[in-house]
Amino acid sequence: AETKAVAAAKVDARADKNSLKLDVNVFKEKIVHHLRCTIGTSEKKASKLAWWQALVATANELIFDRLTQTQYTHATKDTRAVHYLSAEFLMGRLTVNNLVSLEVYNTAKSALQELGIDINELCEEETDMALGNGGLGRLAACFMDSLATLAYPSVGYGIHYENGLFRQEIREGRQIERPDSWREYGCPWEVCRPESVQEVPIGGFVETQTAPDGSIRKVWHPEHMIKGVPWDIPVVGFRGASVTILRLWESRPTESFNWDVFNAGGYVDAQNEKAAVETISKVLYPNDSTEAGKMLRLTQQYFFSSCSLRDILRRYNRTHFHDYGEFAKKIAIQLNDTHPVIAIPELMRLLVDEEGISWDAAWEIVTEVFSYTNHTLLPEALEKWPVYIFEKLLPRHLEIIYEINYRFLNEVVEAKWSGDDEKKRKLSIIEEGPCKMVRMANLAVIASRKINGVAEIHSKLVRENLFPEFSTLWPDRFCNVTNGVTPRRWMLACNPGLAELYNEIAGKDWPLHLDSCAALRPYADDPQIQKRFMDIKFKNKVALAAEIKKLCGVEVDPHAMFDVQIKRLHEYKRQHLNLLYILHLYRKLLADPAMRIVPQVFIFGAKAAPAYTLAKNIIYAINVIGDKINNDYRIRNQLKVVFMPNYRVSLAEKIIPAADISEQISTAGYEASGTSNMKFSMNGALTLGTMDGANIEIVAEAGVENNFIFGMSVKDVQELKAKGYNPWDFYNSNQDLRAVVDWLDSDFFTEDRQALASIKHSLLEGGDPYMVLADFASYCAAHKRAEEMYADKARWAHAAIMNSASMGKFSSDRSIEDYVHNIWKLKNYEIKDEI
Ligand code: CR1
Repeated sequence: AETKAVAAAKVDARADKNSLKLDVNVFKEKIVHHLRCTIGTSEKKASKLAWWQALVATANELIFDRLTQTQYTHATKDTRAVHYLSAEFLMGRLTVNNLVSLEVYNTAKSALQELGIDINELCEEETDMALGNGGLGRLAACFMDSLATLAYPSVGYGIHYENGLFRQEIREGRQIERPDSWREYGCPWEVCRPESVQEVPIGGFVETQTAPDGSIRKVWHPEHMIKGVPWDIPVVGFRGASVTILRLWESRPTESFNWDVFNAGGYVDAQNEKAAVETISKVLYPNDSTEAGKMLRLTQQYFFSSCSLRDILRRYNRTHFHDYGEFAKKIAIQLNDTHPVIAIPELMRLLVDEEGISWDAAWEIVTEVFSYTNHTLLPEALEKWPVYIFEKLLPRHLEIIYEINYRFLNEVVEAKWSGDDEKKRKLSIIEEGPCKMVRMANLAVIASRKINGVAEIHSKLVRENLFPEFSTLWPDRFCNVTNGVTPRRWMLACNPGLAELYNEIAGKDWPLHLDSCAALRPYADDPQIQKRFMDIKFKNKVALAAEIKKLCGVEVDPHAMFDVQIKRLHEYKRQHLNLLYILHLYRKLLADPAMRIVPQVFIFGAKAAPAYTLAKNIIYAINVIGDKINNDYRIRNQLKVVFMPNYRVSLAEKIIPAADISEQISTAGYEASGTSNMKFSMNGALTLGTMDGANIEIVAEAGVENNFIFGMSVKDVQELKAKGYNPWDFYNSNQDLRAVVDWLDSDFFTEDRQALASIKHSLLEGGDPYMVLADFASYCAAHKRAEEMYADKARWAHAAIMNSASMGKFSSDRSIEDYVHNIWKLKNYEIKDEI
């Protein structure tokens, strides 16, 4: 039965069509109601966690109401929808974002305040949902936010990992990985949907049956069935525009399987099998931009792709009764990188083997519905699977892949390059060699309607360097969609001071129309606005300084220039270039004790893949060098270096609003886009970066003169490589560089000399694959320009404002509109209060 408060709230929520505002008293009553009746505790006894759960339960009332309305509208209109398949969704925390999107954040805050509770403390109770590694997973999360905000019919599909990306602890400077059991005590945002459980076959063999009429039928006899249990996480659009679902699959053993084994008396065996099947969704592979060639990973990919396709077919057939004539009109499927590409042969199999459709008709459907986004050019990230693994796990899929390949090579390639075996070898889905491999990227390109890169330059390199022959074959398939980030999370929710300024200058709709932030640009030289803008920044820096003190035990001065590099640890991202510059500064300060520089705090956050030894050594180097510098009284606190442990979405939300400098220093051509670069600019940091990925587009919007661009361009890198790059040339001809590189091979910083020396080794004997030494001098010069500008407060404020006010293009709403217009061809629908 509805309590009075609930009924009152409903009326209140609907009173104003454009908002779901509740009044403070009603909100208070609801929280207390949930505390008592949903959580089963009382105001006196409740822990912070319990209060947080009651707050979530209160928000969920509004969210599920809105979800029902959204689904009702979509069902009655029989809408076309996009299905975003991604092995990763890095959602982070949901509380602040959901409250802000429902426009009840301030109400909730006041209500809790009256109950004697600080909302910030409650929000800290939430564990990040870290079901992703880095940029790719966070992009998927921003896209969900935009899809819901723009009210496009959509579903996100992924894996319900029991353990997300590992929690990082730093012990004696070294990274230690700890399991991330994000939902150990339950996650109150998710709902289990037993009515939509799926069963997925795996393993076994394929039987070829010949009918009396001579026709051939393939019958797959799988070894196991895996149960896929869906968990739904509602994603709330801004101002409740719509509520979209993120559906994550958890693997379980099927009942029938257990039953048979139990009957045979094999209790222990049954438990073992159960563990094996549950392993599938147990843990996220912690590699970013590198592939882990593990059987379990292919199983994960197949498991969630198959569950998702079955779910899509089930929903389609509710209204189309196995008539697939309309399928491609109603369904678009986006493959987020190669991880879900196994969905291509799986849909062929479902249509041909299970639904009885002809190969040609099925292929027409498949090639209409799928599109593929490429996120990296790094060869080690382009997934390939040994044929023998396919034979074992997915024998029928392998046959289907062979058939797709046979037709492609003999019809398409032969028609274009008749008799050219070299072309066939290169374009084949199967890589020949001692261990035959299935190339997932080739399969993706052959079956997709559109293939996109994630920034202009990256899309160009996808066409020219990665898939030159495919783009000759099908030029119209290739396109670009530059990445974007949601301004709701990355400005409005994480930087309330700045949000308030934009409310005043650009009007309250700027989070929906980020272009309107350009209204601040005419004030870039207005001393009052400059002061206001920089005061907001300063306040954020004070807050971050407190966090640094708490997490690292290091005292930093918020007046110092905060120079930030936060991202996965990878050689191509060149955290070690940053480190060489820090050593260079330190060395200069030691050489000239009277020297005065702009005080600087270098802030790092990064996780390294557990098996990536050099990356872990770089983390260790940052920590031990930082420790030495931070405690060296001779440099009078002019330089501090901190490594913030366990970098994740919720930490980024604290760091980014406080940054002065955004380090985006990848070797040109390697960072497909980058997305933190956009978040930093929005929040008034200046980019110190190379002409790579989206940096190019960012500085085009914000002005090169308001950022610090350095280093080789993509063309320079290509030319130097062609000429033959020799790091020793740079080492030998630059004394400063030589000194800092040699410093790494000393016992000045640590007794574990080997760990630091391994960095030097990779830069010299290792050939410096990412050309750190080649860019060092130019990087130092860019830092010098940054220091000079920082000393000129008005000039700096101008640049910071110009950056923040020029990021309209980088709202993920714009990215989604690009996908919609160029690829998905969707319509959006206003969600009315109809039921
Ligand atoms: C890229 O490295 C990009 C994100 C999102 C990453 C990064 O530059 O911003 O994707 N790629 O598009 C990746 O993780 C597996 O590849």
